[in-house]
Amino acid sequence: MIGTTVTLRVRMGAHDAHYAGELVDGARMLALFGDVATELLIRLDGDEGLFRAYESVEFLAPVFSGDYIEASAELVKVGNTSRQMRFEARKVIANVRGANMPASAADVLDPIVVCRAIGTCVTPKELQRRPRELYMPALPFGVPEPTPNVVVTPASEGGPRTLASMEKHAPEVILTAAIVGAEVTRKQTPHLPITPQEIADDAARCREAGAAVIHLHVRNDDGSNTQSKERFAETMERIRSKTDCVIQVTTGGAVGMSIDERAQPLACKPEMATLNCGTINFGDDVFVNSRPQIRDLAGRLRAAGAVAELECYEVGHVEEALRLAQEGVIMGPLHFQFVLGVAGGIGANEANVRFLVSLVPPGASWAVAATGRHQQPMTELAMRIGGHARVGLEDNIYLSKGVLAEGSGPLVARAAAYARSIGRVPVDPARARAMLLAK
Ligand code: KMH
Ligand code: ZN
Repeated sequence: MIGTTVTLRVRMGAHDAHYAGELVDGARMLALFGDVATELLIRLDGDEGLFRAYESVEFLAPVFSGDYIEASAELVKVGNTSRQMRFEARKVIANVRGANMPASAADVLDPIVVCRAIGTCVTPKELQRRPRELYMPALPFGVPEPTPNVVVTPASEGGPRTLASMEKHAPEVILTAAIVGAEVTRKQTPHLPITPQEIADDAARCREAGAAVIHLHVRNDDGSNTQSKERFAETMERIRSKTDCVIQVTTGGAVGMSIDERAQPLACKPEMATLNCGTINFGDDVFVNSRPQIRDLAGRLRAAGAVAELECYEVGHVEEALRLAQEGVIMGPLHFQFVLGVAGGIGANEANVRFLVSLVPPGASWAVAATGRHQQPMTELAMRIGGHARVGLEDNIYLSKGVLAEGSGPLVARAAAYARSIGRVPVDPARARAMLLAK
């Protein structure tokens, strides 16, 4: 029964629009979750049961009148009376709202997740009417199951169909911890590791939590940025004395650094290093990676024996990376990191991720990193659709709204737990080496 999924699809009407711009109230999604939960309970217990509590609810994208919403409930845990379910609502059709478009124009979408939740229902013991066959006699031969707007896939037919398994993907996932970065300060969070020992300790905690790769920046003792090879060497040594993680050094460094400065960590012969694939506005600054500079750095990575992770902050950066491969400046297999939500770069949303992924050639791997509040939903999306994920203080300092993450470990732990909950397996560093570094 675990894994049984109930899905229904409904169109949001004009009467569902509650806010300006025909925006539908988020509570409408919860009403749909109530309906799919109730159907699951009826199928399980022969009783409508009761919704007791939501453990989490995330509203991820707006819903408008005219949208077709597909809502699913998946049974994830069954107790004596409690039934825990995972819910997802996806927008599958939407009207095209454009100045010169007829009001009736509509598109079929790659599903966009608009709301996700986990909740628990109860069916009191005395109301449970199992076994199911006793109260749901089989239909006479030849009579089709009535399925007006409901799709049900029992777990017993060809294995459980889970929300996660609706999209095919390899089970292994590489979690990267970006634990320092160049922009975050101690003023913003007291949990930012700065000294080589603090960085090594945090790396070890991230490994413990499920990370296989450490994306590494280093700092001077006063917290300022440095690409000093001595500082990298000391930090890498300390990390290696505590963990076996793949160390991926930054060659992006901080905005304003020269290429020579940025390339210094390559002297430490890292297994992996970043290669930033284009110039972007980076907040109010400009992160400069001219085409000759990218090729220069790529050559330096090659000479150091470091495998490149291709940092892409824009669609054109992916195309540039593909050009580098065509030119033979970088070697396959290619590893893309899509960095979403930098002010001035590509936005953090599902449609963008799916488009970026559509550009990834066969045999290449890809991951998502996203800034701030986008980190959790975007990395979870990546894991659901077959990518890898990067989390950590470099990109986001909060565990939840207003709650600082106490280092990157808790962010990694949450990503690892999510990965497991959808059937993906965070790999250890040895496996990550085989997946990323094998020539
Ligand atoms: N600090 C950013 C300007 C990288 O590590 O390669 C660049 C960055 C990318 O963090
Ligand atoms: Zn970085």
